[in-house]
Amino acid sequence: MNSIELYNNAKERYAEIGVDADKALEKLKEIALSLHCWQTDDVGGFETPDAQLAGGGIQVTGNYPGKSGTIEEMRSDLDKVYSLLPGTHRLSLHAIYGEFGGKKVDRDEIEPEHFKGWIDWGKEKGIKLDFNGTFFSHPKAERGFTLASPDKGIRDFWIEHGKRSRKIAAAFGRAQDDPSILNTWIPDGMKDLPVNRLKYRSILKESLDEMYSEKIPKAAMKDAVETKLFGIGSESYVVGSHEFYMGYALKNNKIATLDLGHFHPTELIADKLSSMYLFFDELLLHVSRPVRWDSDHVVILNDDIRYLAEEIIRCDKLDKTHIGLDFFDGTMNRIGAYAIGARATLKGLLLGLLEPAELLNKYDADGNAFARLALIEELKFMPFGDVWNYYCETAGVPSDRQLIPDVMEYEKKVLLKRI
Ligand code: RNT
Ligand code: ZN
Repeated sequence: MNSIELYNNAKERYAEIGVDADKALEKLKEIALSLHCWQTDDVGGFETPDAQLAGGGIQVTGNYPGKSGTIEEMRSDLDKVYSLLPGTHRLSLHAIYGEFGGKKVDRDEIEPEHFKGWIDWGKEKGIKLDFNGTFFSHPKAERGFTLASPDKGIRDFWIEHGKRSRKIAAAFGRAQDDPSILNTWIPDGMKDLPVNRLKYRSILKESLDEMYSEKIPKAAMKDAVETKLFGIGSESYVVGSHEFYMGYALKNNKIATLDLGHFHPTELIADKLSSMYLFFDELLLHVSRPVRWDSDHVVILNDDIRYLAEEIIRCDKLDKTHIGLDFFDGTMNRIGAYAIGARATLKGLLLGLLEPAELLNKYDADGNAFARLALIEELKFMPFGDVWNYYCETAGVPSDRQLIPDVMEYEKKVLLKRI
C-alpha cells in the first residue's frame, strides 16, 4: 500500500472511534513551535572575542563535529532543520546570537540594530521570531547572581540587559506584525544552604519591577518568566523558583514559562496546565527531556510529551500556549537532534488531536475507569504513524524512514566540511 492508501485506511480506523483525521491534520498544520536557535551550536553564540559558556548551570556535553560557528552556518543549519519539519514554525533567539560585526558589544549595549539581519531573515523565510535575554556565560554572572545580586552594579547591568532585550523583542514583534515572546531565565541561586532566602527573592522582585517598568504594547512583545527548581551549582536554592514566578507573573500580568526539566523528576508537568490555564491567559512551554536531572536531552515521544500535548488539546488551549523547545546535545548530529525533538513534539500534538474526546469523556463521566483506561491503551496501537507519514509527505518533508539518509547527507556535504 502506498502512503495515501495507508492514510485512508487509518482514517477509517479513527472514524470508527469518532475521530476525524483530516481535521486533526488541519489543526496540526496551524501549530507553530518556537525552535530554540541554541541547539545549532551548543549555546555558544557569536559574541566577540570570547563566545564561551561561563557558568549559569547550563551544561552542554559532547563534541560531535559540525556545530555552526558563524551566523551563515547557523542560518544554513536552520534552513535544513525547517526543511525537515512539516508546518510553519518560529525561531527563538538568544541575545548572544546578535550580529555584532566583530565588535565587543556588551550585554548592556545590545540594540535592535544587532538583530536587523535576523529580522530580514525572518521576513524572507516567513519565520517569526521570539527572544531571550542571555543572563549567563558572562563575567558578570560568574558569581552566580544576576538580577538578584546584592551588588547594585551587577544588578543594574542585568536590568539594563533585560530592558534592551524587551526593546529587541518589540522590534521583532512590530516587524512581523505578531508579538514576539521574550522569555527571561536567570541562573541565580546557591549551591549550598542560604540563610536568607527572602533577601535574594526580594531583590529579584525589585529588579524585575524595574526591568519591566517601561510599558510596551502586547501587540509588539509579551514577557515570560521561566521558573526553575535547581541547576548545577544552584542545587540548594534557586531564587526564581516556581512559586516565586507564579506569584510574580500573576500579579504583574506576565506569562509563566514551564520547562519540562525544571521540576522534581517525578512531577508531571502535564498536570500543572489545567490549574495554570485557570489563572493565566497564556503559558510558554520549554519542551525538553530531563534524564534524572535538568539535562536537556533531545526530546523524544515519551509519555511526558504525549501527556503534555494531550493536556493542551483536552483543555482546548492551543491558541494560548506558546510551545518552545529547549534541549541541546553536543554528542550527536545537531540538525538530526533538532529534527527528532521538534518532530516528536509535533507527534505528541498529533496524538492529542487524534484522541476520541467524546468517547473518552463519556467513559470518564460514567465513572467507568476500566473503559477509560482500556481505550487509552487501545489508542497506543492505532495507526497514527500512517497519519504522520501522510502528513509529512503532503507537507513535502521526509518521512521518519527518510530522515536518517537526509540528515546524513547534509552532514557529509556541509557539516563535516566545517573546521
Ligand atoms: C535553563 C533554562 C533556559 C535555557 C535557555 C538557553 O535552565 O531552561 O531556558 O535553557 O535559555
Ligand atoms: Zn528552558
